[in-house]
Amino acid sequence: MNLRSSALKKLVLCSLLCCAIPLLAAIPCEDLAKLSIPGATVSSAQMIPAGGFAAPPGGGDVQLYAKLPAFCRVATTLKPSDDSDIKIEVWLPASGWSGRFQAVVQGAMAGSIPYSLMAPALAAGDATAGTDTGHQGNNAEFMPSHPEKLIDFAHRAVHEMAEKGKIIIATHYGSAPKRSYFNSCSGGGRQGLANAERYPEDFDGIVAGAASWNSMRMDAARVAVNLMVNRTPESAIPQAKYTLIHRAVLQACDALDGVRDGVIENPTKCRYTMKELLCRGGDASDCLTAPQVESANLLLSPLRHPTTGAVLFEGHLWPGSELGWSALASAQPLRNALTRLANITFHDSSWNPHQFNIATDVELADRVDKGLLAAARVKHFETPGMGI
Ligand SMILES: [Ca+2]
Repeated sequence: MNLRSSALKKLVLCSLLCCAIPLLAAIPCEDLAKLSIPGATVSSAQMIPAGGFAAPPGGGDVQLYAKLPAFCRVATTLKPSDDSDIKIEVWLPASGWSGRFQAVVQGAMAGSIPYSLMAPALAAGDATAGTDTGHQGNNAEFMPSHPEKLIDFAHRAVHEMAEKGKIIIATHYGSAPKRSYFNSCSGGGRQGLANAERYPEDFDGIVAGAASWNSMRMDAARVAVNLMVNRTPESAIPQAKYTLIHRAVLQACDALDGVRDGVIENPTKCRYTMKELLCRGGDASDCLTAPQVESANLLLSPLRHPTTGAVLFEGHLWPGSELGWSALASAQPLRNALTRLANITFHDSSWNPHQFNIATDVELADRVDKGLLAAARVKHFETPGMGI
């Protein structure tokens, strides 16, 4: 055993057992490939010269990477369960490290290393890590036969990334990050909340943007609303009419916040009645038919049980959102909602959304994942000096 590998092992042991600071001497980039971390396999560690990173196809704007400074790129596979296959990358600035650690993931179903999110973190001087969350591809097709991978996607991959990322950072620089942050949106925002709920020691701060915090119930509601809006050929709202509706809503509610600027600052105060757009004669481009009025109201209302009237999901669209209605109201339900319901709720990748029963399947979707994709009970993170 040479001196360097001996020091490396002591350092890793120290990192694992106590995260004590100061650590031993810093370890050069290429030597990180020899790093031994329980439950992890470092597959590569290499210096990337300034502007030298080539993202894979679909990995984002090449200009984003052309401006990056030199960094150490470490690729690692994590295996917290026998069926886990979590890929992470850790990028370490070659100089000018801020002392911060910023971890990121993609939104939706993730399924790829989030290079385009790691790049700005690195450019800010942070050591950064990103993960595919344990499966390949932005869909839920890895289910139903891989329940451990669902746990990885739900919360474990981010925790593992935080834990192993800190070890790699501390090993390379010889000191642990001064502060660690998580910064992601949508599905990534949900993972941020899940992390705060389950592993409050991982990060000093979490940016959980646009968090889909109650994912499966939300997906069910999205499919339900789509089916209701498309209940007949006449009830679907042509996309060309979204602008008509938006202008009418703005006319009624824009000035409620004191400024007519095209923004409804508090949409909960807007009480626009779609009936005002009802066609006086037949269907026309400047009005809504009665079924279209009903559909527009459905889009802006909580989802209710078809017979009891109980609220199944609070509305997720507000007045002012009309230009984006195609996400929920187009001919097909939202792809993210479909892939999760098909594979996680019904365990059938060829599931037909027209089989969806609003009276029973919203509750079913909420129940089948056993709360894995809901993150509603963040409380452990509420300690002094920590924020979310
Ligand atoms: Ca306004």
